[in-house]
Amino acid sequence: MDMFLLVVRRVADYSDAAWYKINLGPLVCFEGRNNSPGHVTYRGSQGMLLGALKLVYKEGAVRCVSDVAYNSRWGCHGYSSFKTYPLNVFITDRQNNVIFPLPQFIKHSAGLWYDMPVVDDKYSDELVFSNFDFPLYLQPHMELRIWFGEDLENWSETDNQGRVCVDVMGYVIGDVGGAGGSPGGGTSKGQALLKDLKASLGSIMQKSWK
Ligand SMILES: [Ca+2]
Ligand SMILES: [Ca+2]
Repeated sequence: MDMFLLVVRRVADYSDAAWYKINLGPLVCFEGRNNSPGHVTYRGSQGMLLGALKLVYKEGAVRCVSDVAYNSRWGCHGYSSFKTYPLNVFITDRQNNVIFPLPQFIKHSAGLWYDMPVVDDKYSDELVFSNFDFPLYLQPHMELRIWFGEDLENWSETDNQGRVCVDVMGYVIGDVGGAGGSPGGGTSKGQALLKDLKASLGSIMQKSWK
């Protein structure tokens, strides 16, 4: 079969199944202060390579000051200091090492405020982070944390208020360490092709954003 058609067919096969919900139990909720990230532990039995993570908004609101006028899903809506970099939600590991966003998006390092193309801090249903150049290896029992950035950095956090709850989803490139049985599983040949394609798309997209 023509290689291009094979790749296209593979992408089509994966288009519905590639997003895997990591929090199988309750929603993951974070607050704006007092070291209150949301926690989620991967319960699968097999490691997975993830090219992207996304947070899907479910409920609640958070803000960087006490006034509810600044209620937001992902930041502090309309607050003048952060209007050009309105996002403040982070994904870390259990040692609080930042996984997403990638460093190039962060514009206000003291409070960890950042921006991403198209995303609106108040109205976007999803916050999508991708890094196909360096996929995340999600191993069994690994914990991810969802933080409000000011709380993570202990910067201007005491006036923060609110709580936001999300689902945490991983975009599965392939499973690791066995044959089949895990989310997104498939033939290794197909996965290798898909991974190559995604790596190319990822680098093209990153270049076009600069
Ligand atoms: Ca604050
Ligand atoms: Ca804190």
